[in-house]
Amino acid sequence: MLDNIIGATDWQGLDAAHHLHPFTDHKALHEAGVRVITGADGVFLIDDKGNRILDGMAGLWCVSVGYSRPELVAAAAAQMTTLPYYNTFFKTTTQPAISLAQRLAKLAPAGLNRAFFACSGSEAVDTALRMARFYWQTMGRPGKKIIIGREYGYHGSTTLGASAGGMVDMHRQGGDMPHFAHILPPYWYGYGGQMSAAEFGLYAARQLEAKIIELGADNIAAFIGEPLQGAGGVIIPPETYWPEINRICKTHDILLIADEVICGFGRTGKMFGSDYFGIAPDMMTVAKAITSGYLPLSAVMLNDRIADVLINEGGEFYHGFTYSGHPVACAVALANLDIIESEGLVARATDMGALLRAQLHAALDDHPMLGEIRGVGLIGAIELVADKRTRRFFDKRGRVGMICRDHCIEAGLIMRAVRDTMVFSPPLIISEDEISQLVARFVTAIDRTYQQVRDEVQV
Ligand code: PXG
Repeated sequence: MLDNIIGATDWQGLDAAHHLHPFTDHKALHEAGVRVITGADGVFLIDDKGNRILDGMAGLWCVSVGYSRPELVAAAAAQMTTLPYYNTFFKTTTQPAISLAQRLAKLAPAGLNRAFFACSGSEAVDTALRMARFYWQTMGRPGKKIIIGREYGYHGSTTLGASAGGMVDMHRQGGDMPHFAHILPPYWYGYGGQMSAAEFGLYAARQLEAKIIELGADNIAAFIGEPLQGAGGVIIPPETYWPEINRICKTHDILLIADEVICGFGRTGKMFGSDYFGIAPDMMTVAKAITSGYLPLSAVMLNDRIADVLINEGGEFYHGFTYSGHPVACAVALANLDIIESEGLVARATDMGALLRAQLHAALDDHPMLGEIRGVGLIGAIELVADKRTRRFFDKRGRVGMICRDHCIEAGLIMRAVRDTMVFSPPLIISEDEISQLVARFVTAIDRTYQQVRDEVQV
């Protein structure tokens, strides 16, 4: 029945006529024709032509428990039947929202005991930034307004999120509010030069101290950073980085916000990226894998130091969303966390990630275009370079990555290209056999990419 409808309708034509997509050059998209996904199962997506594509990105870094989980469908249906919606404004609440807040407090690093709910990562970031400024205002220091982020950081698409992030193209399109500043990312492969990783980690962290001194701690509300930078190309900081950032924030009385939208709920092999890297955040934003993407939901977690001030001295905080603490989304989140815990998916991320990287190394270390394979847990990156000995990138950054991404799709694999860095973040339920399939498909794609651009590669 569904097949007939899909077959009979010009979905691509209708999409071109009426649908605007996120982060898309529409003219280019509709010349090429949009891909229509009609179903999914485990780690595979199914398109309208019946192709089974291995989803090496877990959707947009979110479908941790895999597609087609009946437990999540059942949780949504049960909650929709009892109470499909009520809000958490005006002295009311719902049981799923309470239970989820309690569950998050148990899972989060020590001291982060309170959750404020929103619907997307961007809204959570926006909320955290307003809270940081409101906190300082409540403390009698209203001048502390500046938020420091990092180049290649990604904190969402609201105007504040785009401003906190370090994507210059987003800044150019209206995402450049006042009171934001950016520092160098801890991108050792790209910027480390002759320094060891450990030296570079300290060097990159001390850029924060230099920026604080330049702008004045009295003007700065918070530093925001992803434990590892996902959309910026899975930039994994050296282990010296975060302890030094902790120290700098503490010394200069700057709040530390860990944006855990990608890292949260097991992706790094620990429940949170903050656990993995030893970050001591004042606030933490979470989204994506909180429901494995089955429904939109996010939260800001606050530590007691911030929450106590806001609660006891802040009065009313004029902020919130119609769907804050949506009962169906919270019920699905609880069922999703049950799966993550009962199936041991956090530990599984470590094991499967190690297997994936070992297979990638075995297959690709001698490849002329392979610069670096890096990863923690089940998230990682493969740098494609023009000269692997000197770490020289391709001249027109992003072109080779895009070629490789298209070859991946042709080979039945979804990977994302960030500049010429291929990134992966498959569902945490991926099996050993599926890891081998992922690697085999990627090797096909990188070989075809090499055939296409070999004149540009120094061997
Ligand atoms: N913070 C981080 C660290 C993110 O990765 C957001 C905030 C914003 O979340 P929402 O739910 O508002 O999208 C994100 C989202 C990509 C890609 O292609 C990455 C994200 C979203 C869409 C695409 O890498 N990250």
